[in-house]
Amino acid sequence: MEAWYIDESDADQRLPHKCDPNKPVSLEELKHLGILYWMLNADLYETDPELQKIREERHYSYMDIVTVHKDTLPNYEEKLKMFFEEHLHLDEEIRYILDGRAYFDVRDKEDKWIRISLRKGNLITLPAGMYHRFTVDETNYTKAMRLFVGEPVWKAYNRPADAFEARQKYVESLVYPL
Ligand code: KMT
Ligand code: NI
Repeated sequence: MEAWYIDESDADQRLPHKCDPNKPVSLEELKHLGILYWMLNADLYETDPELQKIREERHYSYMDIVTVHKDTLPNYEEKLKMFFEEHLHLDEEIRYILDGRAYFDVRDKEDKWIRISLRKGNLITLPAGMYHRFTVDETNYTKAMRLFVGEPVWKAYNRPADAFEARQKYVESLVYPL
C-alpha cells in the first residue's frame, strides 16, 4: 500500500498521477479519514485465520470475488468509467486485493484527491459516506474480494450526495470537517 496526492493532469486515469516531487500520504492520515487497512497473505485467503478474525470482529458475513479485466467483466470499459465517477455508498466499502493492483482515490478533509495504490494482500475499508472512485492501473487487471455486513448493497450515489445521513455522519466524524 502506498498513497499520494494526485496531480490534476487529465492524462489516463490508469497512470499513477504522482506530483513532482511526490506528495506522500501516511497510513496515519488515512486513518484520520476513517480508512482501515490490513496486510494479509492473499495466497491463504480460503483458509486464512487472520482474515476469519477480521470478518468475525467486523461482521463481514458476505463475500464474493470479482475479477476486473476485459475478458472477465462484461462491458469492461463502460464499467471502468462508472467506477471512476466520484461516488459514495451508504455502507462501508470493503475490498481485499487477491491479485493484480488497484487504485482507490479518496477525498481528504480539504476535498483534495488522495490516490491509494493497492497490491495483492491489501485489505481496505472506506467508511460509509466517503466520496471516492476506483480504477485499475496500467496492468488493467485486479482480482478483489468484496466483503459486506449482511446482504450486500452495491448502490453508488454519484456526487453530489450530501443529503444522505451516511454522508452527514461521515463529515461529522472528521476532526476538521469540510
Ligand atoms: C466501488 O464501488 O467503488 C467499486 O465497487 C469498485 C470496484 S471493486 C473491484
Ligand atoms: Ni465505491
